[in-house]
Amino acid sequence: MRQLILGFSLVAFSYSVSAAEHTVGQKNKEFTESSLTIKVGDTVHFRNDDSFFHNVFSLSDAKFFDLGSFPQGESKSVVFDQAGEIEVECAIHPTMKMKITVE
Ligand SMILES: [Cu+2]
Repeated sequence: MRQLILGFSLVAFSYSVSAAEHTVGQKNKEFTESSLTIKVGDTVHFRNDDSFFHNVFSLSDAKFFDLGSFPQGESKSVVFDQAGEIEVECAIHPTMKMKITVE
């Protein structure tokens, strides 16, 4: 039992050390990255760099979310905890799309 707990805490430790942070802007009605490859456990910050509202959402199985609408200068974050391909969109501007690959 003690070995099990020790092993688990080691896994949790290496997981938190390897997790990275990424930032994707929303500028001129486009995501600043058209595609992004990250690792399981990484965080992506979506930041609105335009003077009007943007939204961020995904209907993908690997990560389903809706961050709502937010104004210039604000950012919202998502932790990607499952491997897969995620299509990220803006509900306000249907042409805004990007792809995140979680490995
Ligand atoms: Cu938008």
